[in-house]
Amino acid sequence: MQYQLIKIKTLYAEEDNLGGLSVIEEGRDFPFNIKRIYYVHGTKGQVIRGNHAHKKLKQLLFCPFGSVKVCLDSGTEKAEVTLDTPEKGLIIMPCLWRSIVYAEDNSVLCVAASECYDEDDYIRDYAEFLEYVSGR
Ligand code: T46
Repeated sequence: MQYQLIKIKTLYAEEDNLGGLSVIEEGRDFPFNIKRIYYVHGTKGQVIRGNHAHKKLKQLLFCPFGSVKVCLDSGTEKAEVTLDTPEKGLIIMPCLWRSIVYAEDNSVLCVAASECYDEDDYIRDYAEFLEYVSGR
């Protein structure tokens, strides 16, 4: 299945209370150029979003606050990845059905995407998704 969990480089300050700084660089940490950044925030715990696939879009997901569970489905295989620290990133390649469980109140999901928003790239019906991937 075409996804990859990556470790995001994070530097922690030596002094207490100064926290950490996490950094992701195009051309080094993931295999596409970024055309768009968006983030989902303010959700209640256990809310489920997503429930769609993309035909061409590649994305890097990370969760700087809270915890999200990303459920992936290729049509033949399933996988689950939990993003619960700012140090985890998830690269998702095209043609994977995804559902995202926002596990805690106010979890934030940030996404760096390879393309600008295009509703025609979405497959929002699961039966249509299965037909699409079986015909590839
Ligand atoms: C994904 C998961 C992780 C826009 O107008 N521009 C945008 O860039 C985006 C991402 C969405 N929208 C509109 C489309 C809908 O009317 O915002 C509304 C909510 O989008 P959606 O229901 O697709 O949101 P999620 O959280 O289900 O899915 C989003 C992304 O759409 C999707 O690509 O992989 O986050």
